[in-house]
Amino acid sequence: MKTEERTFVAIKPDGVKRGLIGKILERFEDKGFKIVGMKLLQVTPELAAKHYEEHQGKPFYNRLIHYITSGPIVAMVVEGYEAIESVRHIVGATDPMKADVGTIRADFAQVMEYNIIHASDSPVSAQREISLYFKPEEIYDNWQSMLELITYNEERYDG
Ligand code: 3AN
Repeated sequence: MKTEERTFVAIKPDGVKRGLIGKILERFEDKGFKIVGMKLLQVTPELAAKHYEEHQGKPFYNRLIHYITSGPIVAMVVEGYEAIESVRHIVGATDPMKADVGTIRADFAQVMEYNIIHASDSPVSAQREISLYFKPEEIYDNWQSMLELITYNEERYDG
């Protein structure tokens, strides 16, 4: 059975600076995902260190922290069926050179150091990252997406 999940997505500073917020959001909306949390924010060095704690000590760590704090990001909580894996699929491989054509990273990015977008890679990271960036009261799921409304009406009126 397919399960509904929430995942954390961030349009990184290069995506914001290049004016790609709309184009990136469009991919998730087109897919039918429900955006239940969204904000523009400046990542502090402290928040960056928490977010990327698994990469501490790696050769690219300092560059990674510098990159993610180099301007505002758009942070989102995206909800949908098997959202964690499905969003990763739309985002594409970490290295844009290896990402499948049609994915966000293949279509908009050239190199791994500026790969434009982040998405949680497992249920554990999704939960950890959502709570790093969002307070529970900043998540709004008490509304029906068009898809949910249609399903609801069909079940209610068409049997
Ligand atoms: P993803 O973002 O696809 O989940 P992670 O979590 O392995 O990939 O890496 C986090 C970020 O660290 C990547 N988005 C990328 O910006 C950077 N990164 C990862 N591996 C490398 C690498 N070998 N060289 C340079 N940057 C890297």
